[in-house]
Amino acid sequence: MHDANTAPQPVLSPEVADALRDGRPVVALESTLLAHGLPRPDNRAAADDVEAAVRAGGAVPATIAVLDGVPHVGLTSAQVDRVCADPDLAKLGVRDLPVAAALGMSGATTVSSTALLAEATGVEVFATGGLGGVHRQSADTFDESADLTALSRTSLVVVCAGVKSILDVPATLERLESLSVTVVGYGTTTFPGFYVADSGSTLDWSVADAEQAAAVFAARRQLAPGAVVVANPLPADEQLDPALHDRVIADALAAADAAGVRGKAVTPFVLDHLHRASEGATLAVNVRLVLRNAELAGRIASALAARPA
Ligand code: PSU
Ligand code: MN
Repeated sequence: MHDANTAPQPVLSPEVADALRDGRPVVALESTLLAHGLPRPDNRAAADDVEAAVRAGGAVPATIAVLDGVPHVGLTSAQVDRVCADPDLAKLGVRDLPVAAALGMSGATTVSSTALLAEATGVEVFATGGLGGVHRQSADTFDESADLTALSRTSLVVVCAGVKSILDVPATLERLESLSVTVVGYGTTTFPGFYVADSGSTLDWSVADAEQAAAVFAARRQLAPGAVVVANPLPADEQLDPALHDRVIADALAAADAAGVRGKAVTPFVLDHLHRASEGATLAVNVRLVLRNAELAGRIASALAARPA
């Protein structure tokens, strides 16, 4: 039991603790995409594959979740089983962490809370699928992911395939600019569209390799708190068919609206609808892009660790 009067410190797995102590590269991984973004039981194999992709990039994976009120950075296999199997696991953004801690609850961490816990433990690189952002119709609903403000104050590299394409992508890029979050494309100035290679929006900057991404983060860290988003597109021959993409997304958003889904349930509902409406095509592409991001994050963490202090 933790002392109920203090926020519990994150518990590091022995492998993650050793790597951080020795200055070896570590990559944080979020658990919401496992628990709420991918269907059971496929999520369990994906969890192992994502960790293996980080290792292929040369770094130690640190999957993050809250178990019985305690944030864990680096999970045992049995802990990953718990995250992937529990249909009632909570989805925890930053604002939910104190409630989970005080009440001893368990939950999966989103981009916002994973980034916070990673930074708190000295992990500098984080891989995910797609960031949360400004939802379509946000002018009516005010629905904007807490991922955006979290990244404005959390210093780490976030490797993603853009923002989830169920969102208003241009509006999300505008908010990232307002919040002074650094955004670079990996090998491109085309902003990726998550399931598709091209979101239709462009970026001002790109980096050519992992070393340049590490150099941008090193410079950012000296300047001001805040994240460096590295947007890593799928190759065109691995993307979801763009026509299928546009059709199933329109259907999924209409279904969410018709079902009256609101708040933090919207993203899991829409992703689940897409996976079923596309007969698994969005699922396969979603897993693929997360694996590519994890591998690149491993290489960026390795490049950061190799920089002279
Ligand atoms: N990217 C994915 N799948 C996901 C998510 C991102 O490929 O499930 C999750 C992330 O955890 C992100 C969250 O932080 O969706 C955003 O949720 P919301 O839109 O409710 O803020
Ligand atoms: Mn939301």
